[in-house]
Amino acid sequence: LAPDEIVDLDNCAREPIHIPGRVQPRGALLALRTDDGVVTQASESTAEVLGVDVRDVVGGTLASAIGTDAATTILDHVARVENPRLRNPVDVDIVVRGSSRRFEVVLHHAPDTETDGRPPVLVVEVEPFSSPPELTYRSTFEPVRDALAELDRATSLAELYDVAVRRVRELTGFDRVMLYHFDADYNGEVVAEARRDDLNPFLGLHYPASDIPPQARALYEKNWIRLISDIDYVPSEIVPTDDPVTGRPLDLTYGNLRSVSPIHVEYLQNMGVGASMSISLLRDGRLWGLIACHHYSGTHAPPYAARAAAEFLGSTLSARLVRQAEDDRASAARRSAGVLADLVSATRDDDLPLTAALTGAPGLLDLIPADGAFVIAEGRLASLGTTPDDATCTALGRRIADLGVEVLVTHHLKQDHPELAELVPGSAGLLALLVPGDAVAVWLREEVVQSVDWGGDPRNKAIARSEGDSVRLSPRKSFARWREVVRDKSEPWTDDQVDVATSLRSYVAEGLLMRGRRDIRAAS
Ligand code: BLA
Repeated sequence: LAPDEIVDLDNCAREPIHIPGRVQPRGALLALRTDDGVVTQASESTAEVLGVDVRDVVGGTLASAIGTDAATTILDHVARVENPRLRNPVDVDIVVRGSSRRFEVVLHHAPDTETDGRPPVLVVEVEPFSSPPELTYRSTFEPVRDALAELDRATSLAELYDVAVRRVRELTGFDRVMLYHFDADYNGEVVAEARRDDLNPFLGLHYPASDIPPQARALYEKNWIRLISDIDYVPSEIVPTDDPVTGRPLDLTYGNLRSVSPIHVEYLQNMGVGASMSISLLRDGRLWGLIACHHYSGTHAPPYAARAAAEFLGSTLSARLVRQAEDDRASAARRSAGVLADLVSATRDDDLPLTAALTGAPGLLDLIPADGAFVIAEGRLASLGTTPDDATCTALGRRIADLGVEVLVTHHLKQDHPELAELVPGSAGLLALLVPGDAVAVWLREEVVQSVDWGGDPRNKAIARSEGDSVRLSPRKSFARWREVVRDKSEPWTDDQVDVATSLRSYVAEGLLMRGRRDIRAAS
């Protein structure tokens, strides 16, 4: 797609967002060859930001664009550091229209130029401070240090999320900071939030994977932060569009001023957002979630150092999340081993019917969380939580026995086993154990949509506009799409849950052998 081609819902995932040919005009971009220092491409925003016409910048030196002092500072810095991208920003003074102003300069080598054998292209992004620079020890280092200490003390995922959103809000001053977490299919949920008191909560809201298409997620795995400081900006063209040497548009994967997808801009406008920023959260190099920030009261451009501090918190949080998730998993595994041991010992009590042994305290729902569970064994039926009536349970048990599958696992019953789904229309997920000796144990889960802890009315999300046909993308439609995606599906059963169920099955089989065989069919 050329930058001018219309992007719509159908070709959204193919939009090459890393080569937009444009930047956001809060700053100016200059690309220079590092062998001779000649500026090969620049953004038209040099006129507004630096007071020089882009046609006078391209073909000249960096010094001719921003002055000798600033150029020398930047080029000396680049010569000193191994990877300029990891040593940003460089602060310089530049004389613009006769008066000196302070700028932050953010540097990196264009990625596709580092590998093809020629000197890399240096991308120089120059951003004026939108507010007086106050990047003191107090305003960045202290909050980060305190945040790290807090992250360190947190003992649960929920606490970690909460620290992260509060601290990022404190550092960057956005009206709303959310922790947005992906499920295995990249559908997302807002799992933590810090916001201005007068705003509607978004906590608990769900969005479909298509709101952040795959190429955007891939980009966010490489570049961990992005800022749209003014949602109503007019993009500034990069001149010329193609790098004269590569013949390709400048790769802005690591650019801070990269112009963003027009379809995403429309989405944010429909949400009433004036400025947006997001920080990647990664697990084993894959995008795990985002810290997503909104500003509603106009434009918002936190200085680079505050963004970098927030990004640093994000990467620390990423590492901490992995550890916490492992800790949580280990303690859940310990807990379920304990429950399993209790259940097994109950089944060894010959005076207790098997059904009672598995539905006492603890019972099947303590082993594996679900909306309901039931057991049929030795001619008896017992249930826990929300289950269909006894006759339906018995019929379901019989069909499961007919299938002959030892451990039946599905979170999409209607698709995988329509013949079972018709018996239990209220359930979308099923985990069933078929035990030799004709016993069945079944866990049932509701459809995700039914069980969502819905944070208020979905209409809360459409802040800005009413939705006529002219609005293609809106948060409300977005929720409707999410509902389509998860229709008839439950929370998936985790590998650990299936494993512990499989163990329980062997123990129960052993127990039944010890008790002597009885027939499930006697229950009917
Ligand atoms: C990007 N979509 C994004 C981003 C977010 C969301 C956080 C990252 C960019 C940013 O920081 O603003 C989605 N933002 C959300 C969600 C919430 C939020 C879910 O605040 C919830 C509170 N988007 C669509 C559809 C398409 C689409 C249908 O809804 C395409 C068909 C595209 N989203 C899209 C694209 C990007 C994007 C292309 C990349 C923008 C870029 O970086 O250039």
